[in-house]
Amino acid sequence: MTRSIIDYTQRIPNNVDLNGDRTLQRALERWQPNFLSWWREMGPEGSLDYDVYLRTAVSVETSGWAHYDYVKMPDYRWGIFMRPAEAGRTIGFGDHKGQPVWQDVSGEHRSNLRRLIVTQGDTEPASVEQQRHLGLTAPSLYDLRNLFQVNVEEGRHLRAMVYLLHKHFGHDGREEADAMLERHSGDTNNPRILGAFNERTPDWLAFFVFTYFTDRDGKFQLSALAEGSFDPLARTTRFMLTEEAHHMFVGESGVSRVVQRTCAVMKQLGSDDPSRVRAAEAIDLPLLQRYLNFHYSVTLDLFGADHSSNAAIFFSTGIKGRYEENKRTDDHVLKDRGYSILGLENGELKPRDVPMLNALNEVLRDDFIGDSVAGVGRWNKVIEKAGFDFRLKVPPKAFHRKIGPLASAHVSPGGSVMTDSDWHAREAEWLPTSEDRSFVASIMGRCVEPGQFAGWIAPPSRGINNQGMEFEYVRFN
Ligand code: BYC
Ligand code: FE
Ligand code: FE
Repeated sequence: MTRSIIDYTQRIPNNVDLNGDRTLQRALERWQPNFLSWWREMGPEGSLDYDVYLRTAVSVETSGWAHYDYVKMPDYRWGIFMRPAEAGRTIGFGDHKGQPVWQDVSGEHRSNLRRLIVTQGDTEPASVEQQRHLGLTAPSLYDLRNLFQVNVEEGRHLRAMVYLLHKHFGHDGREEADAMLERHSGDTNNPRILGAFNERTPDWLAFFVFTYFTDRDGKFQLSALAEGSFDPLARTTRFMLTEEAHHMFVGESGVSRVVQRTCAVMKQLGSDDPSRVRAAEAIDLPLLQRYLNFHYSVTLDLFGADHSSNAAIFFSTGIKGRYEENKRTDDHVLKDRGYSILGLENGELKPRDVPMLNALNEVLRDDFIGDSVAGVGRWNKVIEKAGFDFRLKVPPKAFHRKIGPLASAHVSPGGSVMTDSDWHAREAEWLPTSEDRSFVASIMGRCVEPGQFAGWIAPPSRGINNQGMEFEYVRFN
């Protein structure tokens, strides 16, 4: 039978033998046009005709996943890739430790795996929706290109999860794949699944802090899934991690360039007075600290409840491990181990021991905290080198939480538990105020002449793929 339908599988670079699976092809042929209309409506605003200097993964080999060229984003080739299978790979943890990994989903694990894949997949288009207006206020062509690179890769991450749903979850999987395009960030009737993905990313400072912290949740969650017993998910998330590194780089270097610029302005002024820094159209460090407090705390919530029977089940059944599970030297079963979590007792924060299996969300959150702090230290080096005393700090983990028992307390950045009224009286010192946000918005005009950078951010130390600063990273048509 001849079919007059575009053969999408030819256009989708992949190493999963898309051509050999007719059912899958039909599912994708149905989903793909919906994805493209979602991209047109909810993706980067006003960008459909731009030629963007993008990296496209065309294979999983090192030479193949860094192919650069000008592309219009709707024509981006959202490939479907898995890291090559490891022969004889066995499950590394939990009750099935030592058994061969699964190539398919058995009935017993179906609903938990589906839930994890759907939750992971949902964050990807959510972030594209959150970032869709940022192109209008880009500080440079270089930054605009990086935003679009992050956006297309999040689109690819969605496609990767949709592939798994179509391939392994039948009718339910197809429904879940459709629903990924129906929930929307911040939509009151049909929001995205996790809290942080319904918050706004209204400006570039928020974007950099988000990609530093929230994409780092991606790193930790993907790493935990990459340890898992369902091999297609493990191999898929392993490849996604190569892209995540770039997203976190955009965040870390973005914040670092803001700090550099602010320090230069403070030196010029001979003052670190926030009002004078603002008058010079740079971002004062206390404001940056409030943005950091917000995105950090909202991201901590993404790790789930500190005491979670779901987490215990995910681990014991082998579907979600710990970060770098195979580098740990314990028994990888964890039945008799405890872990200290922070609780509230008579209005005070007190550590208490719980079975580690139930505390695995907290274990991952603690690993994330360690990793986050390192980059904050690098930003502080920039401030120190410039000769200023201000230091950025991540707040304590009980600060501004919405998930888990800590959500019932108000905790200051200094770590004290506060009354409702004290908290409300001081909240504006610690979280971005509407004044902060409108100030930030007021200095972020569009700056897109080749080689030019907005006044609130320093240029990067090098360009993309050895291109210079003057390079036309985006061409407007
Ligand atoms: N917001 O037992 P718990 C990324 C719910 S980021 C709202 O702890 P669980 C990216 C929870 O659903 C990586 N609700 O749950 C970054 C449950 O509800 P029900 C994303 C929340 O399932 C930047 C209840 O609270 N990947 O890739 O063990 C740009 C009890 O909680 C939240 C993943 O998350 C929240 N924050 O843990 C682009 C990996 N937290 O069922 C992309 C997959 C919890 O009682 N997901 N709840 O009604 C998971 O591993 C788990 O689902 C979670 C939650 C760790 C998220
Ligand atoms: Fe992603
Ligand atoms: Fe990401």
